[in-house]
Amino acid sequence: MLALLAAACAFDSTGTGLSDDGGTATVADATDSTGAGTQEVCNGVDDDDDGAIDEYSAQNPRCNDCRYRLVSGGTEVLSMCTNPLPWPLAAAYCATLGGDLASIHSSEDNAAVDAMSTDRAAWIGFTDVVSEGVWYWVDGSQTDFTAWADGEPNNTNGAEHCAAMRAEDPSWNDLPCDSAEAFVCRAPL
Ligand code: 2F8
Ligand code: CA
Repeated sequence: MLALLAAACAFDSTGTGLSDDGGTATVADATDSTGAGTQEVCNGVDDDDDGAIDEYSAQNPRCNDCRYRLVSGGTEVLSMCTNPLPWPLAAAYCATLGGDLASIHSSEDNAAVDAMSTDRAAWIGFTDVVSEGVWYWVDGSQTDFTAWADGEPNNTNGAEHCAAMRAEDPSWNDLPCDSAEAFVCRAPL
């Protein structure tokens, strides 16, 4: 588990404590200051002292191989993480960011996830693993919105118990939970 989580967390590929951002952003953090009120940046350190490391970086939108987008009036962050993992490991990784696999409660939320999506499906925090056909959000929130694709969820081969946003459009499909996919986390900022 730890090795897989480390593999998903590519924040220090330069060996400097700073992220290789693919040339799209500059990480300016060079201070030792940490603690509540300090802004989290992409440096492998819990700058804001909230127990989550690099859960959001305004300076580097690709920290941890995740793309960030603020939602809920700037109080929560969605992270689209592009390093593919099976659903249970993706859920564990979201916990290291201080959140859960994302719940989606509106077409605005769904569009925000879609705006970060890549060319592969992305796990969301919706599952019927406990009881076939009884879908619930792993963060405990209410089921007040769904965006299943036509004909989904179809539980192909009786083995699809985890939901993902499809690569081709913002609709959802159920897939086998052990399939490695991108994933979306949701956490307080
Ligand atoms: O890979 C499993 C996946 O296969 C198809 O989508 C490519 C199924 N779609 C239809 O049958 C329309 C999915 O339901 C299935 O999860
Ligand atoms: Ca399916």
